[in-house]
Amino acid sequence: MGMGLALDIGGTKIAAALVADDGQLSERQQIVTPRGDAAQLAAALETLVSPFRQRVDFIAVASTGIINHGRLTALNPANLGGLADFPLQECIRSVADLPCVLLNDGQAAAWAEYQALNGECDNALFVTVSTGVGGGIVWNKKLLVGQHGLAGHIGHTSSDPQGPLCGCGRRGCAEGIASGTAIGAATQEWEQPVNAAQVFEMARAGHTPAENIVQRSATSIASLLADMHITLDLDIAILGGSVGLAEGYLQRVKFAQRALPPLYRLPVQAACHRQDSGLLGAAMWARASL
Ligand code: ADP
Ligand code: BMX
Ligand code: ZN
Repeated sequence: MGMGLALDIGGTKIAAALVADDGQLSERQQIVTPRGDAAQLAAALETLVSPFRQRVDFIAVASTGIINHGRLTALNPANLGGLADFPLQECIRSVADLPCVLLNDGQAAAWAEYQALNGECDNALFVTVSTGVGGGIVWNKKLLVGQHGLAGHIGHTSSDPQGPLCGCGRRGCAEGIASGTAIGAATQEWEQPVNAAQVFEMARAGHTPAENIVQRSATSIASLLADMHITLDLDIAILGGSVGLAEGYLQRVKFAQRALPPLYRLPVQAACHRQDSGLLGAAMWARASL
């Protein structure tokens, strides 16, 4: 298949890189995701893709949102600044007329991380704690995409029926409690509201309210892992996203798991490809399907 260009479109950042046949990444770059405006998103994608169009044989896209028939439909439009619908495949095709394969970002990352387990197990869950909370399920060695691209949208399982209203329209979704956005939002009442990275820094410095916010997120993820495990009898969970990979977070999830009955404590580890799981997974998926 030759060289691929992989994109990973998240609610906060868009990454792009060349991916060789052997999975080697090069020329990785990253920009901030334009929010709320389809024309700006299209322009950003054009800027990223056009320099590569003569140099690659295919384009592989991992993207936030429900990816169905080449369109991106936001389950939680707030994660994209209110943008609810975007013709992703058409947009990329208009920049580069190349084979283009699209997948949800959590699904793509799950695929790359599962491959990295080298056949150790058959059933794995990937969870990204990032702008939102996303996921991907590999079940009996197969990636679950779903008939409408919905499979793995575990951030919208219920964490607290009395919790905040989620941008998807449901109350108390895990995403509204655990995501980086939710962590930042939890400081809104503070004299000086801060973002998720700052909440983590404050928590590490021993600031109790910050610690409580981070722990609340991690506890919600531990509960999510338990629900998924008891539903699917999984072998392992893999944690990614800037919050999921933040220093101390995995330990907090494990700490919360200790409060659960042993049967619910699904083994969990950090994504071995770190921030590149989505890029790599999309490229692998595209190679296999083209
Ligand atoms: P995307 O959602 O675009 O894939 P990220 O995985 O980087 O992007 O997740 C973005 C979220 O992670 C934001 O809410 C941001 O505030 C938060 N974040 C970024 N860096 C850190 C960090 N070092 N520690 C904790 N949270 C972070
Ligand atoms: C949201 C949803 C998922 C996505 C997840 C993580 C939208 C726009 N996105 O639950 O499709 O997988 O966020 O996305 O509805 P990220 O932006 O945090 O990487
Ligand atoms: Zn929701």
